[in-house]
Order: sequence, then C-alpha cells, then structure tokens
Amino acid sequence: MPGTSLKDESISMAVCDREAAQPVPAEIPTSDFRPPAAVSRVGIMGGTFDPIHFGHLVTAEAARWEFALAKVVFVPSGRPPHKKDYPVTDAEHRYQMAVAATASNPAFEVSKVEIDREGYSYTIDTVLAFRRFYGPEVQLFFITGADAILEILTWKDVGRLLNECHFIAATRPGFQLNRLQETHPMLPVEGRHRIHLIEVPALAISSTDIRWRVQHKKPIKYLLPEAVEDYIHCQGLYRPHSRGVYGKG
Ligand code: DND
Repeated sequence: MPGTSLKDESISMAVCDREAAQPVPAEIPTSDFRPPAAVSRVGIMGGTFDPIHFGHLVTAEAARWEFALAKVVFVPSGRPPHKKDYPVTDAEHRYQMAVAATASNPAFEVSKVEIDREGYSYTIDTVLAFRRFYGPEVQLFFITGADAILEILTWKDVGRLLNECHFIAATRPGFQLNRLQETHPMLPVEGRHRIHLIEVPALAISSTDIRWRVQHKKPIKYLLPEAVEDYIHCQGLYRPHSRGVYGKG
C-alpha cells in the first residue's frame, strides 16, 4: 500500500511501468494533447520555493516512488494566495532555481502555469489546468507538507479540489498527526479518503531558515542543491538589502 490514507482506504494502484513512462511536456498548452497511455499518475508539487531546497526534493521523490507517479511537475506559485502580506522573491528567480534543482532527475519537471496566470495562484485553477491537459483518465496527486494540509480547509474550493485530485501529505519534523485528524472530520465527506500520508526522512530544512542564513552570511551548503546555492549567490538573493522582508515558508 502506498502511504496511508486517513480513512485507511488505499487507492487502487494503477500499474505503472516506471521505465516505460514517456516524458511529457510540463507546460500546459491549450491544445488537445493527450499523454501516452503509460502516464497514468502525475504528481504536482506546488510551492513558493523561495528558495527550493532538499526538503521539497526529498518529499517529491518519496511521493513519486510510493505512489508510482510517472512524473512530478513542480509548480512555483506566481502570487501565493496565502502570503499576500509577505513579499516573495520575483517569480522568475524562483522558477530558475526550481529548474536548476530538478535538472538531474528525469522524472521531475517544472511548469510555469501559475507564473503565467494572472492574479493569485489558487491550486484549484492549477489542478483544473492539469486536468484539461491530461484528460479524465490520469490520476492527479498534489504533493504537500502535512503542515500545509492542516490549512486545507482555508483553500479555495476545497471540495472541488478533493474531487479533482488526491493529496499526498508528507510528515515533517515536529508535525502532530492528531492535528490532521482534527481537521479530517471537517473535510467534505467524499474527499476525505483522497488525503494520504507518507513519511519522509526528517529534514528540518525550511526556506525561511535558508533566507535567514544568507542574510546573516551563514552557510547554506548541503541544505539545497549546489546549483541553487550558486544561483542565490550570483543573483544576490536574500541579502540584507536585496528585497524587503520575507514571510514564512
Ligand atoms: P507554500 O508556500 O507552503 O510552499 O505553498 C504550498 C502550496 O499550497 C502552493 O502550491 C500554494 O499555492 C498552495 N496553497 C496554499 C494556500 C492556499 C491555496 C493554495 C489555495 O489555493 O487557496 P513552500 O515553498 O513553503 O513549500 C512547498 C511544499 O513543501 C509545502 O507543501 C511544504 O509544506 C513542503 N515542505 C516540506 N516538506 C517536507 N520537508 C520539508 C519541507 N519544507 C517545505 N523540510
């Protein structure tokens, strides 16, 4: 059984030949393109990624493996709806860092769908775009940290969201499972069994801490891929006077 469902109901494991899975463009065109039959399950890793780090990458890879996802598409948020009061780094920088971080994994892709969309980046709009692109047969799995899933009741159109995709919630250090169980009864009945928990190796890495470290001239080596570290230093990101005050995440 891949991971643990809140209702203890496993989703049926579609046969997925990892070797045979064909690469599919991450960009979501408006055409009627349909993926090859081998692509039966696609993961979506949404995030602000300010910056992307090994916590994100380990979580995506664990989800890919546990749920036999043909690929994981990283979707940097254009304008995060939950961080309206916090300035975030320019989307193009966050996108470039995500591209650099995922380059070595052929099962990882990065999409600009939220960056190219006007207005706040609601997950429901992204999931519906993926649904249009991949068609009704492909199962979509939105990958998130378990702490983020605790907030899911505040997300736009949560009922429809749970109808359109599954959620894989990865536990993080310090996460209390009982808090998720408290949220569970308040979720729409038909969507509860679509939230699945997986455990990832304890990685106490956060984007907030990385930004703080750069600001205070502390090392960030081994917290994130070297290419991302180089990008941060070359572009002068997160320095004391680079860009305002950063929020949580
Ligand atoms: P974050 O700002 O938390 O991303 O956003 C996560 C996603 O939720 C984005 O796609 C948002 O658009 C979406 N969202 C949030 C709120 C409302 C709505 C949508 C809505 O539609 O109404 P971060 O870059 O901070 O982190 C990315 C993911 O990685 C998160 O799920 C986070 O919990 C997780 N994460 C870790 N997981 C394991 N180990 C670590 C982690 N650090 C972050 N060390």
